[in-house]
Amino acid sequence: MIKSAICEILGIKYPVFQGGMAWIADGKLAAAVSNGGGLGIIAAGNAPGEYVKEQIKIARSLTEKPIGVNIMLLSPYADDIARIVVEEKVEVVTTGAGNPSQYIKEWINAGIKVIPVVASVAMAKLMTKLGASALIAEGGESGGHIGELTTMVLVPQICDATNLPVIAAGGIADGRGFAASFMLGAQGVQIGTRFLSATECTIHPTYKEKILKATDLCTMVTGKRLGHPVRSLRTPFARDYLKAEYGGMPDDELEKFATGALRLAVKEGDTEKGCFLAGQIAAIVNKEQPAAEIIKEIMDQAEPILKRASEWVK
Ligand code: TUI
Repeated sequence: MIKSAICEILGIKYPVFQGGMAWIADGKLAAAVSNGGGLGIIAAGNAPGEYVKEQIKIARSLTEKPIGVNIMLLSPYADDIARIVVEEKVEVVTTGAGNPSQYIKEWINAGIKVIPVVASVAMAKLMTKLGASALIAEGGESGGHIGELTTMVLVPQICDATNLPVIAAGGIADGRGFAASFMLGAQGVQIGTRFLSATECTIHPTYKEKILKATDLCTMVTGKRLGHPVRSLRTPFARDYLKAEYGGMPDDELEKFATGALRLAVKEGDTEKGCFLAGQIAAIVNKEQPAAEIIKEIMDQAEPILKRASEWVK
């Protein structure tokens, strides 16, 4: 049995978070992950407060275990959702794509555990000072909006910068990635791409199929010019976007070009105009199975790997 401080802090069985994937991580997926012993997280993404409230309600109807909400700080609804998580007494809030400083006090006063994604050492130090319960160190192998550094490089530096438990994210989809994260000093992992293949994940079947068929070089990064690099599958949309980005399309037109593309991938499975966010580890995701089975399989793989690690020491 692998246990770490984060299990005690959050009252979860396994130190496994499900990534807060916009439009994807809904109440049903989050509940399945929490019921499987991990921490299920509802993604607010760019959705309005009503959507998030509804998803919390769905999750609560399916599980009694703790759940989290991920607030994407670039969202125009971030302020609303920051208030809703307090009203709904969500156990955990994770944040992404920005600095959540202005909200932290209110969340802590409401008894919410705050676990921000940090993409730099400076942000890790600030979040530690402001009272975060743990930090997520998310490397650029992740799908979606990414920072500069890789998981391998970021995790040990964040561990050195804080006394809080660190959750490694980016490029982790099996027991090997879990064990490697712990070797780097992490006390938990956050997994996104692998949960796209969960039975309870209701993305369009075309999206799921693309993940199951993905190979090593299937992802690419777009959006660097606008300062929001995003990793997705190499599809017609991603190629066209990259061409427009480096072909001199004005910023406002480029933003418009991407509007609605995530939704088109998730809901319609639109292979031409959809933006299929995925991490580099998609290549090793090759079967659909219930979320609880995914978590159990990862833990069962990690345990003997971590035990064997001591055999290297002579
Ligand atoms: O947030 C994510 N991944 C995402 S968000 C998303 S939706 C989106 N919509 C429009 C534009 C961009 C994305 C899809 N995927 N991951 C967490 C994450 N947070 N990665 C990097 C960061 C981050 C970056 C900068 C966290 C903090 C930060 O601080 C900057 C500052 O303000 O100092």
